[in-house]
Amino acid sequence: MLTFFNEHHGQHRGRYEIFRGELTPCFEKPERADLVVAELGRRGLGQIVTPHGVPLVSLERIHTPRYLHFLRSAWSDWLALDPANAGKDAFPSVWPIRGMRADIEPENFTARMGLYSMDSGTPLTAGTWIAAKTGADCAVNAAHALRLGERGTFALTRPPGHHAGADFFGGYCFLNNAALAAQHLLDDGARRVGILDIDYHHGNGTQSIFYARNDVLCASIHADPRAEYPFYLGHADETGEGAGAGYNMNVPLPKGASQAQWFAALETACIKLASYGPDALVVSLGVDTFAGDPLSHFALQSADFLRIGERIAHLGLPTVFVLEGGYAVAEIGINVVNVLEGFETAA
Ligand code: SP5
Ligand code: ZN
Repeated sequence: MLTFFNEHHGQHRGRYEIFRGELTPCFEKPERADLVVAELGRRGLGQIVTPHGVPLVSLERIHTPRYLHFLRSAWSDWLALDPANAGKDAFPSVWPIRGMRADIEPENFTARMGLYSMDSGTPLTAGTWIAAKTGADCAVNAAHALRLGERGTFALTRPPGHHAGADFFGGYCFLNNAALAAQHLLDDGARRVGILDIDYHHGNGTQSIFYARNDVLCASIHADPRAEYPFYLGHADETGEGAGAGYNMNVPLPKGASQAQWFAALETACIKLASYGPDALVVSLGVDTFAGDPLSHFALQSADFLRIGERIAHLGLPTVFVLEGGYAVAEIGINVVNVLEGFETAA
């Protein structure tokens, strides 16, 4: 499988995240992508290539210019507050909640951080922009490669993307790689694109980007947001709005759901996607559904990831896989590559 690898990903290296009032080591760390690369090499699963840089207008197909401008200059703005900030990650601490103004961009840096974010769990670092931008390059290149006849491609990126919306970051995500891939497929001539999000967490950013559209159908299997991040989106009654009514499907599962429950949900999502008749598929591939994941509470075993890849292959669609979460670092390579191998074997 042709893999696009973001070699600048390692420049996004959070020093810490905030958890229950303490600074704790980041779960989302560079080793994650490096171990997936190593496992791809070990199994000989195809070529790993560097993406071409895409123009910023490609990112503007999904993200607002105002947000992209903020993200690109955030680190230098942070340093401008105090040169000593070079030794610290930047975090938001104030947000425009209901009833406040989000239409006027404040001058204050922390206030802008809050305007463009959904949580305080996502460190912004010196290398965040370059890592996120080259990650987006991977996603767009992986989508484009389908036009050149590839059956399946893989955007091996970090930071992940599915929590990022048109104009906000959060959940370790800055640019929505899956949404950028889907949009690129449409811009390349696809009439309809399906997105299957199998990360443990609901892909709130992806859902919100496409919620009123019928040219992209989003189907997501995730832990019930009543109990798990991102908490405020991902319920079963969110089925789309306006022209997008009927084109969003959420299959929330209880925290602690069994393997059988998870695979039944996969079947439900695949049937919905197949009935939509898409020309191509984007998979938000999080492997934090693994039983050993330190953040999550599903029960999948490494061998299950082979079955996931096989089931996706049976949809018979040109498919772009985009890496999302997965924090059991020792097993992340095996679990991710199992999905890809299952797909390749069955495709
Ligand atoms: C892409 C992705 O998977 N993002 C996940 C973001 C989750 N953010 C919330 C982290 C909460 C930390 N909980 C620590 C529990 C340790 N037992
Ligand atoms: Zn996740």
